[in-house]
Amino acid sequence: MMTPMRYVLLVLGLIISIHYILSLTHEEYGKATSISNLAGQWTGPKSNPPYKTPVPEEYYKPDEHIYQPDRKANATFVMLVRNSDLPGIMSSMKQVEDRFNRKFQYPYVFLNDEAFTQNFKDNIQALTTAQVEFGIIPSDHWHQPSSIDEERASKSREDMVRNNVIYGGSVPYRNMCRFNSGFFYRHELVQKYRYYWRVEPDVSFFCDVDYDPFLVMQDQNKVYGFTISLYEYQATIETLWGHVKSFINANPDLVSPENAMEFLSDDGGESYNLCHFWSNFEIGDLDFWRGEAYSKFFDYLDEQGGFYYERWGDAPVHSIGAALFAKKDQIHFFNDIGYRHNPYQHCPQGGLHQKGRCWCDPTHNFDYEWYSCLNKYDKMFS
Ligand SMILES: Nc1nc2c(ncn2[C@@H]2O[C@H](COP(=O)(O)OP(=O)(O)O)[C@@H](O)[C@H]2O)c(=O)[nH]1
Ligand SMILES: *[C@@H]1O[C@H](CO)[C@@H](O)[C@H](O)[C@H]1NC(C)=O
Ligand SMILES: [Mg+2]
Repeated sequence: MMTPMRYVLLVLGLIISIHYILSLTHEEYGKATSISNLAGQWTGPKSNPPYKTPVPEEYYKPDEHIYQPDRKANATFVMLVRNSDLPGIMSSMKQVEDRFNRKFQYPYVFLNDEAFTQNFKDNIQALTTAQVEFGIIPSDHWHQPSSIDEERASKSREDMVRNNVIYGGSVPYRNMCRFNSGFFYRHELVQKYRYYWRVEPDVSFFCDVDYDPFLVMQDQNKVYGFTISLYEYQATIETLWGHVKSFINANPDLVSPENAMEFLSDDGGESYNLCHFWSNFEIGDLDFWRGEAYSKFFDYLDEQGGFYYERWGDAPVHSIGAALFAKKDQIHFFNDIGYRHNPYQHCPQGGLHQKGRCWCDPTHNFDYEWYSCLNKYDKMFS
């Protein structure tokens, strides 16, 4: 029980201590920020504060571990981004530089459907000593073709929005998927290269890549490299497999005899199991996409209009193309490249983790999660 007297004392005590604390902090605050106080203490040159004097050159260490490659591939990074993606792509690119390209000095090609701002270019160029080029995508490589029935396309977008299909209502996303499926490798800035490494905004590279993956592609005659594979949303590709089967039937000689159909289908090609390589990371052979088989395949799919009437992704289109027209051993799993694109990550296991000095948590690894298709890839080689 609290007597009235004790109550009064308690309240009085509280008031006094709050007042004391307030007066203290108020006084300290005043002292610390008063310009007249600070000005009195400042003795340095007013026009040149000490931090403006640079650290002398002799304190800097050269990049002595930079390896001078005696051999380089004909290769580039390709980043398709908007001006608004600047912070995310700087984050990705800084990691590419630190983990790999500081040593290997491969060039970059930045592509956009509109002009990059000077601010964008300046910030990107500051991250590397390698060559950087900025390009604009030709309008007809990006926008919905006039052959598409807009009424049918917009009705399908509305249906997808109603069914909560991710990016279901977006036309720019569809433009992006079609561009990545069939046009990026024809862009004039990309045309002069044989191999590419696709990098998206806001991804993570967990490990040092101390070897040249482009030379691995070239020397081992690989055409497509991935780090994560998974199942596609059926709702985005309802009719895709039917068209794939028609194309195969019409062009049996374009299909590779040692193809990776087992990765795509659990019933010998009758139905698509939805497995695909996640295309936000790709290291690939541009000449493979430019070749007869994939070119005809893309043109055929494009004629069907599914990039707009549905929402076909570049990931299943690339994956199906690579799996059908290449040999299965030309599709390479970059097991030692630790990589994350939300919400999944591949974290190298065991010795690879140590060898690459990876900083991801090895127990946080998508490889054999239920939604991963890596087991189907493995099965092709067992
Ligand atoms: N220039 C441009 N790039 C885009 C556009 N939409 C997407 N992208 C790029 O295409 C890639 C995939 O887009 P993102 O938003 O990451 O899709 P998600 O990874 O499927 O969620 C990224 O590199 C984006 O920066 C667009 O309208 N214009
Ligand atoms: C690089 O590859 C492209 C595509 O194959 C080719 O056109 C170009 O001539 C090559 N460049 C060099 C220097 O070999
Ligand atoms: Mg992305």
